[in-house]
Amino acid sequence: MSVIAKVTSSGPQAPLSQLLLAPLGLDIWEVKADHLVLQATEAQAERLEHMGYSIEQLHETESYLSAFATDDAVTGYHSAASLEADLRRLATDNPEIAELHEIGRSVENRPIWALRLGQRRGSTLKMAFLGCHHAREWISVEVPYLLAEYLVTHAATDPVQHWFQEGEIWVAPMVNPDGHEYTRTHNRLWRKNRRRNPDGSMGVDPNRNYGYMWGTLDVSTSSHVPRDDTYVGPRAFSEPEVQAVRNLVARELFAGVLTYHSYSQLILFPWGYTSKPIADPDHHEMQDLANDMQRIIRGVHGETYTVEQSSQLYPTAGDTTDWTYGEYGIPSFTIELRPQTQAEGGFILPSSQIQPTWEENRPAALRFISHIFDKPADA
Ligand code: 0X9
Ligand code: ZN
Repeated sequence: MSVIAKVTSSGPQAPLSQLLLAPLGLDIWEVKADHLVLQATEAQAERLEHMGYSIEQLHETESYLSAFATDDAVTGYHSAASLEADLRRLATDNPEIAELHEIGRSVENRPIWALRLGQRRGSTLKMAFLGCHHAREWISVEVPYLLAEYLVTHAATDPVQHWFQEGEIWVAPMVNPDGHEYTRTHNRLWRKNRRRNPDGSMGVDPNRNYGYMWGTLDVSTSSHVPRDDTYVGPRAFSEPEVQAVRNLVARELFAGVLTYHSYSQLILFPWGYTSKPIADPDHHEMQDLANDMQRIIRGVHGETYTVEQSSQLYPTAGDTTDWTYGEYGIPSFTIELRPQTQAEGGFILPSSQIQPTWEENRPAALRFISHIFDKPADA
């Protein structure tokens, strides 16, 4: 049986930072200054107590699921099939500016879709928005999807009209369709893809499988143990879902990438694999832009999205933005969407929250596009 627990440090022998660095196979949901929220087996929870941590059980996982994973919480979210239908409709109804691309196939052979938006005038100015590397993070499908829909419906007015003349915006709202489907049919809290591992366990974490500094850490949040939730995979780019993104990025040579996740309300920029900061002027550029996005988001509904370097949340090797920045040097962000805490639903965000989450993220996404597209020619 597994539990969702709040972990605090009861003394200097057991600092929380040390827990993040231990290879304990924990599914860490939330990292705050004075506590962690995680999902653990009862054996793991006991082990943590023995290590000197204080454990407060918030829920048995089953009771959390019955409280939050209601029928109502499914309505309003896409499935892989309904996403495909909606993306297809956007492309069919707007052929001069929208084109649907199958960028690859998942382990279980589901298509992975990206919508190319823009007039295709041979411009090399392109950027990408990604969603749903992690299966249970349903809101991370909806925000990029709604962004695509917004851009299509505003294509005839500036600034979108101008952007579509200047370049292309690619949106791939569901990188991990197998995992997403599995969360709908079997386990709402599944995170990884649906690769069968040699030891019989299932799944590789797509957000640990990218090829920049891949595999260089061995911690709970970036694990070499196949059954763990953050399993990095047998080698960099071993997973077809991650190959699909790699091939798209390598072909289109985007000038910026934003990948949506949930939850915690964070705006993260590289590095994730080290606490070392990226070099200036890139550090300044990304931090300033992240701060702008934070201010813009707060201006909509008053929500705070904390800006930090990814590794300040916890260390990971092989995440998307370390690769897009490390390999291509482009501004790269991870936005962790609503909610702020597990008490507000955590990964199971009520569908009434889709609209406000989108409303606050819309101007932040537009700010990022503007930063890339409206740069002075000599900048
Ligand atoms: O762990 C992840 O992949 C992301 N968080 S999530 O809760 N959506 O799984 C964060 C990725 C950012 N990178 C680092 N924190 N290093
Ligand atoms: Zn995620």
